[in-house]
Amino acid sequence: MQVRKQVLSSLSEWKALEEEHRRIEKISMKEMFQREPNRFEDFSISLDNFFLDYSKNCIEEKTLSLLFKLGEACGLKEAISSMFSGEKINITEDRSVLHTALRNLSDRPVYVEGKDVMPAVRSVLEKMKEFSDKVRSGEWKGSTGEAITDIVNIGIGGSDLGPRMVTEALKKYQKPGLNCHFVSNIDGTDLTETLNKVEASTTLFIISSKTFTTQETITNALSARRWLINKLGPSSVSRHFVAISTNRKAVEDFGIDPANMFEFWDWVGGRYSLWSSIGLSICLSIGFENFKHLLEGAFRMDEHFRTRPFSENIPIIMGLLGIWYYNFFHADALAILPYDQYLSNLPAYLQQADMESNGKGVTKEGERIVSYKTGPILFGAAGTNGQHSFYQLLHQGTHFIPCDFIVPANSLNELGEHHNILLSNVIGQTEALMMGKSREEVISEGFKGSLIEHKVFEGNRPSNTIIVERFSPYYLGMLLAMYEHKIFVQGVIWDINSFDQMGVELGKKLAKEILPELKGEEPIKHPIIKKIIEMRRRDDDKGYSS
Ligand code: G6Q
Repeated sequence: MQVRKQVLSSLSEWKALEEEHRRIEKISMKEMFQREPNRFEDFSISLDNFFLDYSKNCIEEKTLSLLFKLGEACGLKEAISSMFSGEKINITEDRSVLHTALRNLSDRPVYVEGKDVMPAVRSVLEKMKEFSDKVRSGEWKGSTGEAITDIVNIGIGGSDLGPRMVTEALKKYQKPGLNCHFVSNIDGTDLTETLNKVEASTTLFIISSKTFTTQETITNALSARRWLINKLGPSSVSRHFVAISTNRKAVEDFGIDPANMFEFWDWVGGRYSLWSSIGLSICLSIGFENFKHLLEGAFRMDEHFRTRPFSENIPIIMGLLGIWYYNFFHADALAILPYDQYLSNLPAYLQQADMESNGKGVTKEGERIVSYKTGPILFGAAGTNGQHSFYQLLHQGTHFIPCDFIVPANSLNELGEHHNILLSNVIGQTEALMMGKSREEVISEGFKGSLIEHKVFEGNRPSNTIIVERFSPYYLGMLLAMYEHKIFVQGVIWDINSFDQMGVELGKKLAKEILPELKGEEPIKHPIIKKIIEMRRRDDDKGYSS
């Protein structure tokens, strides 16, 4: 691992960007477009039919070259090769970070501690293929001899959000008659409502947990097993439960046949794991060939990221633009705006990918970060729905929020003029954010008095527009890998470890200590628990509890 010798904000490249910010602040994007007739061509990149338009950003050529210099000064090139070559860049957990090996469709070996991991990766993929083919063809039978019609993935965080988002995004490619459900929450409602929708004899549970110790997942899995045994008896478990984990012993202890366990490895981070056997629900839903296309798209983006110079590199440009806004314009947030109903879970998925990776306040060397900000607050919703809710704040609020608009050129559900209307809204929104509407324009429309100010749009609000040919498995793979690498780029610049998540521990530990108080096993120390118990009694009195 490279040791950063100087605090980021004291680098001369950083200071040059502060200077550049003072210069750029005085120029509007509207003026930039007037001055530079080729701005659209100059600030856009294609990779196959994946297209990024970043012309509507507060940048000029000089800005980009200064951002590239910052990337160089921060050792970005070296960091990329360290990740791909299996160096233990997750220093706090002493692990390699190799989600890229899961989609390495080349013959290149990838070494972890001197051992090529590719044969194991290929063998798990083969096992996923065999199993998913059997379930999809009806060859795999439940304990009563019936074929599987419903898959219930039980997992949380990284073992839930990726497969949940991808199966929804690729619903159009789903096998009819095989439904996928996702249970993550410890709230009993999640499992109960799901079990109400399925028949035990035709349901397959996938228990997805890297550690196989996660409280929510194990509690849900035990309740699901009880439900199954009540309906079909104890011998049914082996035909209705499979596990995905790195922890063979815990899977066996749970009572799942190791033959029905799909392995993955500690060098796959939870939030980067949809490409591993954690993607089994995806594979079952869309078939192995389509799952492979997803990997192919991601591999295409990996190769692009690994080999292209900074100035032609989509994830690097996206990452550095984020740095430009969060650190120099002091933006706090990023809006993810997919104009595709199938991608409605993308903001939630990227929320974890980005905020759990880069929501850190300590450098790799263990110094508290005080002079610059790290990861943004990420939010979003599928367009055009968001336009009728939070876009008001994007256009006229006091926050400065860069936006990513994501849209396919072709709809998977052509319906009259719907897709043209959708596309026109994307372009309209990005133009409105960028151009705004001046006081003069408002007055020329006949508005008077205090109303004028309310009608003004300041404009100069940046956005990227990503257009893909259509949301096929291949292009979805490219999009997701692009965001993974963009997040990596930012982590490198900020000198943080993007691959641990220690911030989730404390609350979990306290919850475990508090539980016995709620169960009446220990004296109550928390006044709020006294209040809850009092309220439970009142609820009982009124007979609401049934
Ligand atoms: C992701 C995190 C976290 C993890 C869940 C589930 O990067 O590590 O979201 O995926 O806590 O963990 P298990 O897969 O071990 O149950």
